[in-house]
Order: sequence, then C-alpha cells, then structure tokens
Amino acid sequence: MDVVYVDGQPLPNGPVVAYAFSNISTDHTISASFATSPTWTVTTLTDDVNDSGSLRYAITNAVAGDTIYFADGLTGTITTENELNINKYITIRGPGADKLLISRGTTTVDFSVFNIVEGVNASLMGLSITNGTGTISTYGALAGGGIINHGNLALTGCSIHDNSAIDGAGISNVSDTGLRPILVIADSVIYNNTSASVPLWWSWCGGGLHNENGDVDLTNSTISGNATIRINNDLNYLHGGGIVNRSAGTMTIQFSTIANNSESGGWLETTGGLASEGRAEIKHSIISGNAGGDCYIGSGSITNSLVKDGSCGLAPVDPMLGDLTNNGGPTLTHGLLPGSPAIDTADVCTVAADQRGVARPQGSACDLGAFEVIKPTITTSSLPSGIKGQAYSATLTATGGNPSYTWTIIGSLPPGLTLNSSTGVISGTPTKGGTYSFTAQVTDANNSSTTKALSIIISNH
Ligand SMILES: [Ca+2]
Repeated sequence: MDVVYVDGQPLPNGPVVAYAFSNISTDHTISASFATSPTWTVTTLTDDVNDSGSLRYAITNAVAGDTIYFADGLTGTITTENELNINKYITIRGPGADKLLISRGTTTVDFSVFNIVEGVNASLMGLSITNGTGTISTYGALAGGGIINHGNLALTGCSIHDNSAIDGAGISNVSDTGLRPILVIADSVIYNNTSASVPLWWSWCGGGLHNENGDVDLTNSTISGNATIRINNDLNYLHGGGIVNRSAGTMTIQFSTIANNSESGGWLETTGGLASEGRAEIKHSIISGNAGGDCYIGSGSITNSLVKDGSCGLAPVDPMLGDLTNNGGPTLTHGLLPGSPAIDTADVCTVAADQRGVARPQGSACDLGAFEVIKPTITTSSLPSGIKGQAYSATLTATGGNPSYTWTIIGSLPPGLTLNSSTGVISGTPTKGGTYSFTAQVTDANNSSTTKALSIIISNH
C-alpha cells in the first residue's frame, strides 16, 4: 500500500488523500512511500481463480493501486460464468478492444460482466465486453449488462457491445447505497446493446448507457445501434435508445457521436438517441439517425453540434455519417462522408486525438463527433529547376487521406508548364526564365485538402 505522510504522520487513506492543515503559518513536511507492487500479468484466457495466469486470479489477489497487464500476444475471448467484481482501486490494462473480449458465458444466471463496487476507483482500458445481462440494482431492475458502475470508473479504449438488461444494457451508472457514482468514458464505442422495459415504474431503459444518479463524462466516443424496446405497453416516460440520463444525473458530452439508436415507443419523452431529464452539457458532437427522435434535454445546453432531426432546438442538419465500421484503430467508428458539415467546424479543439487515436486537428480545425477525417499530406518538398526551351517534367506526390487525389495549383506555374490534375505531373516546355512561386493543393476522395507552398526556378539557358 502506498502511504502519504504529513509531518511524519501517515495518512490513512492511501495514495489519494484530502488533508486540511490546522496551521498554515508554519512549514510542514509532506512525504510518501510507495509500495513495490507485484506485477500482475494475465497469461491465459481461462477463467479460473486458482490459475495464477488468469484475469480473475489477478483481480482477486491484486491490492489497491495495482495494475493488471496482459502478456504480449494474448488475444481472444475470456468466457466467464459469473461477474468480475472490482472492489478495490485497480487498473486493468487490456491489449486493445480488438484483441481481447470478455464475454458472459452460456449460464442462465444474469450478471453484469464487470461490477464496480461503490466508493472504488477503477480503470478499464483496451477491452471488449459482451453478452452481459445486468445486476439487480437498488431500483429493482436488471441494470448494466456490460458494466454496472457504483464507484468511480474510467473506461478508455473499450468496446461495449451486444449486452442486454432493463436499465443500461451497455452500462449503468447508478448508486448502490447512496454515494454518487462517476463514469468517465473516452475513446470507446457502445453499440448493439438492447434494453427491454418492464411494466413497472422503475425501468428507465437506456439501450447504450443509463445514468441514474451520477456524473458521466463522454469524450471521443460513439453510442450506436443500441435499442430500447417497450414491452406490454408500460407507462415509463423516459426511454433512451442510446442514452437515458435521469433527473438526478449530470452528463457532459463532447466530441462524441450518438447515431442509429432506436426506441420502439413508450409513453412520454421517449427518444431514440439521447433522452435526458437531468442536466446535459453537449459540445462538438453529432446526434443523428436515431429512430424515435434524436435528442431531448430537460436542462443543460447543446452547442457547436449537429442534430439531424433538428431536436433539442438546433436547426436540422444531416452530418453525413458513414456506417459504423472499422475505420482503423481498435474500436468501431462512424466516418464522415465527403462534404460532411462536421468537418473542420469545431470552434475549439480540446482533444489531442480522435476515438481511433488519429491526431486532432487535421486540417484547419477539429471535426465534430468522435471521428477526425485524416487529411492528405503533400510529400513533395521541392521541385527541380528547368531550362527555358527544354522539356520539363516533375511529379507532385501525396500520402494519407483517402486516395485518389485531385491536384490544383493556386497561383501560376512557369509559362509553358501545365498540371495534370489527376496524376500531379507538371510538364511542358518553359518559355520564360525566372523564379515562380505558387501553392499546390491536393484534395482526396473525402474532399479533404491540404496545401503546400512550392516554387520552380527556370533558367534562361
Ligand atoms: Ca478537421
């Protein structure tokens, strides 16, 4: 256990402390000792608490502050027949959501794949989580098919898909005995999870994400293709196909994409994409194509974002999303189609990369949503000189973006030379000496363009 000392006296709470000095006019000494944690490395996909190479063994035997790693090359599926209970501060650093899947097995018993205990800090990175069915929450309904979070959970680079439950088929953020849970999601995708309502007043659904009474921060992430299904004409009035944020919940959403979720009908305020009766602050995001409506916000704001159906008070704008697919990186994303109004329209860029890890911004500004269109780069650093009256040929080259490329010249080439817009070849016979400066521009198939200042010197002989 790590220990922090003030004036030689150990603080009781481990590495995360809050401390009030009784006298700030005198000097104090703060020191720390750090335990040498054993290294936990998962070497087998077997789910056996007695196997020292298993994830369950590492979780069971780790102490607060430990990190669990996976052996190089270990990929595949860990099938589990009961929940992975995180009851202490640990980090599980998976090899990548495209490399390691944790799946509830064939049991008929319902459980959340991960259960984060109240008051616990936990971090899950680089994992996929599937087939969970939820844990009975204090509200009496199965909640959090993939993950039920009662603690403080950071979820990074994960894929939560094809889980089911009543509240929060993908993830439920809900208190247990009253401590407010905190959920910070980054660089992740939550897709194809399905919530089914029950004819009882306490089911609120939320196909992808259910926030009952905590704080959720969603950045650089995609909520797609989740569904909430109304059963037996229940009277619940706040169903969210993608996200439901209940009245005691707060959410901040930035650079995220909520698309193609669905809601099959309810009583009041049912929304296919985001249904928020609590507070929601949304920036730089896309909400599009959700059956049953894109957006409902009881309080909060949505700015510098695109909402396809014009709900939440924005003008309707089609963000021109591609399908959810592998666009590179460990998690699925919705790409932006050529000419998308999301490209380069974020008013500020507060993230260094997109969901895939592609550096932001590309081009003149960040793109709205979780996906940044990669701009092509002109690789030609300089052009050879030519001689008046002698044939000249040089080729502009580019990389990145989405070939094929279209070339244009802004300004003028030396007299006698012309550009082939599809090949980038500059050729002809120069007719006049001089130094000619111009700007070359390449545009890729996504209509993304980049420019570079270049020049050609033509000598008279
Ligand atoms: Ca951009």
